[in-house]
Amino acid sequence: MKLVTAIVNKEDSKAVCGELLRHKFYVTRLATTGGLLMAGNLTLLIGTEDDRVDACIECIRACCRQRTEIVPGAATLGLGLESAMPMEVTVGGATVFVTNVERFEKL
Ligand code: 2BA
Repeated sequence: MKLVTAIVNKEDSKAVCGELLRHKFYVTRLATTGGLLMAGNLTLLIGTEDDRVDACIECIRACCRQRTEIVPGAATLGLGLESAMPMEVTVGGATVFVTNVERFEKL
């Protein structure tokens, strides 16, 4: 068994969850915040059989697109970085981690 952890843009989250549910995946949604942009994103936890991991990733890929976002100046974030100028960063489609599940039980 594997745990797929996917960080997705809020705007894609409804479509991704719909697609995963349509393909009979179990999904848990966590409201999270990106460390750099400090913007809300969504982290999905999907526990699934090893042979369904690729199908799971395809569902996510199908619904997540890249976006360009502006990072406010470092001064605004209070990071003490050199540049105070806003920067453009490319965000997404999705950031996906796949980890082994040592033990899985529903009690
Ligand atoms: P944020 O931390 O808000 O990052 C937004 C975007 O800023 C990132 O998009 C990336 O383009 C850039 N960025 C952030 N930290 C960076 C760094 N240390 N070096 C270079 N560029 C950086 P994505 O890579 O698509 O990530 C979107 C969101 O996914 C991130 O939001 C964060 O919440 C999460 N994420 C991405 N990679 C991660 C990782 N290795 N570990 C944990 N969370 C991650």
